[in-house]
Amino acid sequence: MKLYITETSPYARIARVVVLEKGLEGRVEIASARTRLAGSPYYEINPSGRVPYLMRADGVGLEDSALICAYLDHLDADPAFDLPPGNEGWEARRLEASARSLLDGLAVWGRELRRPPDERSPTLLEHEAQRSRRMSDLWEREIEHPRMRSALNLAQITLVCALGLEARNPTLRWRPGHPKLCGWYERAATRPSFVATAPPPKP
Ligand SMILES: N[C@@H](CCC(=O)N[C@@H](CS)C(=O)NCC(=O)O)C(=O)O
Repeated sequence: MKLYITETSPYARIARVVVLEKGLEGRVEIASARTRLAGSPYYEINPSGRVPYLMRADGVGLEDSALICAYLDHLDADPAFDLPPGNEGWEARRLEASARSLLDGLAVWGRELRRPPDERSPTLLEHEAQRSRRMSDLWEREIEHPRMRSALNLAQITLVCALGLEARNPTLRWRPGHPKLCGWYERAATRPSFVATAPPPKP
């Protein structure tokens, strides 16, 4: 199997963390994709041009980090990231959705920052900066939730990959005023699967 990624994509990072956490390094080859490039050969493999993308051994390709993570997690028929039943499961989904909501906003912000300065929308930049502030406030409260302190799960992985975007976006400052979130992140980010997949700092 081949997992197409870019080193800077937080969505690809989520899938890469699951590969490591599940010990799948021997079964899943990591391949670098050229995204955002007119005529990229990668578009022949994945027409959407997005990463992550998992090319299965049977030649079927899967798009979307959530689907890829679920597929990888079930390969050994001993899933680690399935949701618990009942109310706990709804709590897990709620937290996962909030982490993804923060990540989606930061991804839009990062995309805008990659455009030439005179093509950037100040309105969009401000909108995403404000959203990130509100979401960091929310996470300063939610980080006490037992699910964020329990065994590794997809809400935790998604949140680490979102907050880790500070390495790519120097204008993202989620730390000030959020001591509990800082403490949680400092501990969580030392996990080997996060260290191994950390995005390179912006040059
Ligand atoms: N919902 C998708 C989002 C994937 C996504 O937006 N990936 C970005 C990188 S962070 C991408 O590949 N962008 C390339 C492009 O838009 O052409 C997922 O969870 O996998």
